[in-house]
Amino acid sequence: MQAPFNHSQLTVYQEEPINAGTPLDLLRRSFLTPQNAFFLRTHGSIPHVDLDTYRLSVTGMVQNRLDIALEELRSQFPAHTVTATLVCAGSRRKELDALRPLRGELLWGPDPIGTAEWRGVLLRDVLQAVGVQTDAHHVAFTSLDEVQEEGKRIHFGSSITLEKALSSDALLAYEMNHEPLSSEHGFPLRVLVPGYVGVRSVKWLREITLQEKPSANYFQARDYKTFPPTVTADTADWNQGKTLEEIPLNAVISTPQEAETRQAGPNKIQGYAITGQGAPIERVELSIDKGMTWHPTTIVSRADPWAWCLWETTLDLAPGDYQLIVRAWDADGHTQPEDMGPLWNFKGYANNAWHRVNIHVI
Ligand SMILES: Nc1nc2c(c(=O)[nH]1)N[C@H]1C(S)=C(S)[C@@H](COP(=O)(O)O)O[C@H]1N2
Ligand SMILES: [Mo]
Repeated sequence: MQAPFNHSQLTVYQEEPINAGTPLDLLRRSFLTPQNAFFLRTHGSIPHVDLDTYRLSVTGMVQNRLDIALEELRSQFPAHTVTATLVCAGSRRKELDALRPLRGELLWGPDPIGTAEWRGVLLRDVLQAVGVQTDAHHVAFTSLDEVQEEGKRIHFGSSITLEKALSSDALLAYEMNHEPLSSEHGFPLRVLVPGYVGVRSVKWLREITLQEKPSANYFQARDYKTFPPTVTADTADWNQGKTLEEIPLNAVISTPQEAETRQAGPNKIQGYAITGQGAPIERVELSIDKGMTWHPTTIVSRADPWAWCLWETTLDLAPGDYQLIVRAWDADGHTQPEDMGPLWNFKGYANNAWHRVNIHVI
């Protein structure tokens, strides 16, 4: 049975196709995000799949093509569980739009993010079973959904390098937090690429194709790339864009929220931090003086290397107006950029500048 779905708790950015984020207080309530509270990013239709006829094909530059039903996939390959955070590359786009307007994009807050225990089979095991030819360098995924793009009906698709496919815990997932995937989250099977932005985790997976070059699908070739701030939609040469892969190091304040009024005295400040860049998060710190001095916070839960950290601290605040600023550091000594200006890109991706929340204390 497919899990029931009800998006009444979510912040709906668009009804058709459905796009919805998880309110920050709900997001921060638990380390694992319940499936019915998990954000939804869909570009087209939601396929309703019949397991009797469903087959996954693994094809292209392989030694032996495979066409396999879900039950066979489950019985022929060992199950593997990965705790990983999924985050959309458009997270925090609203702040970029406030700096310099974006055209025709969903203006997400820091809310298209969630963490789950994904269960499935390792992509690596399936690739080993079919035998990858030596000239194959990319693993392309094609979905069953239908998307309207540039006047054509296409299937959503994306790709990752063979190296990432073999080295990481990349999964073909059929369960999320011990429930079958719901229709909205990709039933019966989706890709889950830990550490990469959400777009590479293709839902309603129909075909895996081993090939020499990255996927030519619209969503790989002409979307989900970043450009310098000087480039616009009219001047972009998509071959020059930087393909979004690793989740950038980021930290967000979830409590309090923008424009909230708080009582003077000890105030609990909470949030999440995330990275997909290899080195774990080492510390998360807060400033209330524009970044001159920083207060440490405590990381209260984590599941390295693929999931977020939840952090919190208590600040003793006297009456007044404050701007809370958060930033994270990873174990390699990387931290986040202070300003959004150099990050601005016309599609509004990968905003990981210091997150700021203005509050009023009385
Ligand atoms: N087939 C298909 N897969 C997809 C998408 C889509 O629209 N169609 N959206 C992608 C994007 S951009 C993100 S962020 C994640 C969102 O996954 P979720 O809706 O399960 O949270 O799925 C990815 N996989
Ligand atoms: Mo996304």
